[in-house]
Amino acid sequence: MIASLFVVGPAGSGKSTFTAAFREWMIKNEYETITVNLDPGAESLPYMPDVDVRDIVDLGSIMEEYQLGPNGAQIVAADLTANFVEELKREVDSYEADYVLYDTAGQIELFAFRAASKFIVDYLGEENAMLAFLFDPALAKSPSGYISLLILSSSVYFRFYRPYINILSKIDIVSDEELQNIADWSTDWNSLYLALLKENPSMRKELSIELFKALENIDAFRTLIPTSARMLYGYEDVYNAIQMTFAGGEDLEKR
Ligand SMILES: Nc1nc2c(ncn2[C@@H]2O[C@H](COP(=O)(O)OP(=O)(O)OP(=O)(O)O)[C@@H](O)[C@H]2O)c(=O)[nH]1
Ligand SMILES: [Mg+2]
Repeated sequence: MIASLFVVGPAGSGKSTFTAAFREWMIKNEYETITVNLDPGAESLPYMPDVDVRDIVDLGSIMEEYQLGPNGAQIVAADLTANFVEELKREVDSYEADYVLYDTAGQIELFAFRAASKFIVDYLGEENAMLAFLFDPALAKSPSGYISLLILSSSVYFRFYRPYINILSKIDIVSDEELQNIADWSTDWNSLYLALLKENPSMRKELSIELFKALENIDAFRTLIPTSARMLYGYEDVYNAIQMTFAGGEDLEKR
């Protein structure tokens, strides 16, 4: 069985760095793992992808051919990728890896909110695909920022209907106190609600409280797994969460 993890999150949340660091941890622990870059707009990557959509879909040619600027070309590139899934899948399968990490487009809407992406995830990931949604601590450290990331991760979930884990990236850039707060919010709904109530009065606060209630109703809360690529921290917990999803906690076959 191949387990596929699609790494999703807002621009700059650390998707590519997570992909690089998690792969490093997996290889160190002798799990056969490959990386796939699904971001046609990636200029440089902190890892050498085993399979790279940029070899198939070229942003420069799209800009020229369709007379588009960089943003329009990114949209066309995201949609065009769907035309080449068979080729991508053949390449992925040729590695015979147990785990495949898919790094997705910088702008989350290109991956999460285009019809082509659901097709791409279903085709490449088959029945064993899950999503990892990255929370950037720069936003997650305030209660209303945390709520907005929960809303975003939930809407991605509703697009794909796949198992998902929420991951806190870059924990080395937040203070111990901020980290503790975020950890509390992710395990105890009530502490998030109380923290929201303490924010200064504003429209944003009122809206966040209403959104909180909606999230509670749809049971959108998930434990957040803290990670840091800089400290190579948290990846065992990510691995365990993947195992829990796919193999009920058992190791997938080790080669
Ligand atoms: N300190 C620290 N910085 C990190 C960590 N992970 C990522 N970063 C930094 O955050 C910035 C964005 O990281 P990327 O991995 O490029 O994020 P991304 O989500 O792939 O970005 P786009 O694809 O451009 O949307 C880079 O400057 C990284 O070096 C981390 O664990 N710790
Ligand atoms: Mg990236």
